[in-house]
Amino acid sequence: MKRKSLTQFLIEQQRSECALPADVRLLIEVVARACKAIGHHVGKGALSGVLGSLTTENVQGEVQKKLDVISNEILLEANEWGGNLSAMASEEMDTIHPIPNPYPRGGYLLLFDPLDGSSNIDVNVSIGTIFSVLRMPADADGREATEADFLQPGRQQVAAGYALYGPQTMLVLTVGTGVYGFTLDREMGSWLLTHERMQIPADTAEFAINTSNTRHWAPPVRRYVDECLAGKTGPRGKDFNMRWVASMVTDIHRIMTRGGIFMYPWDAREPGKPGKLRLLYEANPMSFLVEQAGGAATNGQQRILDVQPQGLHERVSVLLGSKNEVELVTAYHAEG
Ligand code: P6P
Repeated sequence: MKRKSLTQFLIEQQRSECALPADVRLLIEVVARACKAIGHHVGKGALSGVLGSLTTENVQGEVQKKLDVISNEILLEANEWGGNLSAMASEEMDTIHPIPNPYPRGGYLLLFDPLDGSSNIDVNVSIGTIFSVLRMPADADGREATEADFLQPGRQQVAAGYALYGPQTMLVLTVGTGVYGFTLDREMGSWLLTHERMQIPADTAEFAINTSNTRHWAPPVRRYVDECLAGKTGPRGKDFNMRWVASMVTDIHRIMTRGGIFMYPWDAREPGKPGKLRLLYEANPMSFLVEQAGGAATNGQQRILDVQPQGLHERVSVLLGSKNEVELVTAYHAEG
């Protein structure tokens, strides 16, 4: 069976009603090629001395893994020359990365978490790369990007996706016309379309949350999870299953594939922070994908894609996945 390549898919999106801009097509192909390189390093693991931590911390205050830094460098170098970007921002960098001379600047912004779930690197659990594409403001008129240009609500994204470095290496992508999954043919080095129009079932019996934080959750989350745990004997009238990989890309790919609800809510451990996950690099791209697959994504109060970012490294409470479950736990927040 001849499968469609990523390039053919993107060319067809360019010709279709979505009229994918050529600069976005190039951007996605370059990011996809960079993810192949990252996956290559991840796959070599201990054989190439890339495991383990550095002595440095990132802006999040997290000890950096060698692969965090390698992955970040790969994405920066791959995306500097194309002429389609004005700047980049990364979870691993304090400030934005303007396109350096002598390269021309373009009209798009690229944001990424170069290697999410990196606490799993050394124990050989699947990890991933998350990316998001925004337009420069219409009135930018070729000027250099500023941090403020990145502070757009997630509904402004023109594309988003993730690469998953697992038993298969996959690229899951949306350009606003549904969600498409590509599997890497490792012998040919080609991304081949294997999942057309991924859909998240509206109902589920599977929830994902780090239950070691139970005593720190707000009442609405505690109520929702307690009802899941009560199973058939409780108000939900059905038994639930629990999964927690502690690698967002992996947990969410499961949900994109068979449904479920993923929760990383606010908790009392750091009451001043709205949540652990980053709005611009994790929650927004994943929420765009989830909504494009028929799911829902809120922070307990509002649609994540409507949150107005106040800072580059802003965090957010995340409840996303099967629509009916997200709506229920969000309703519990409204009831207080
Ligand atoms: P915890 C990984 O560090 C990450 O940002 C997400 O990929 C993951 O969902 C979450 O943190 C895991 O957090 O507190 O369960 O280790």
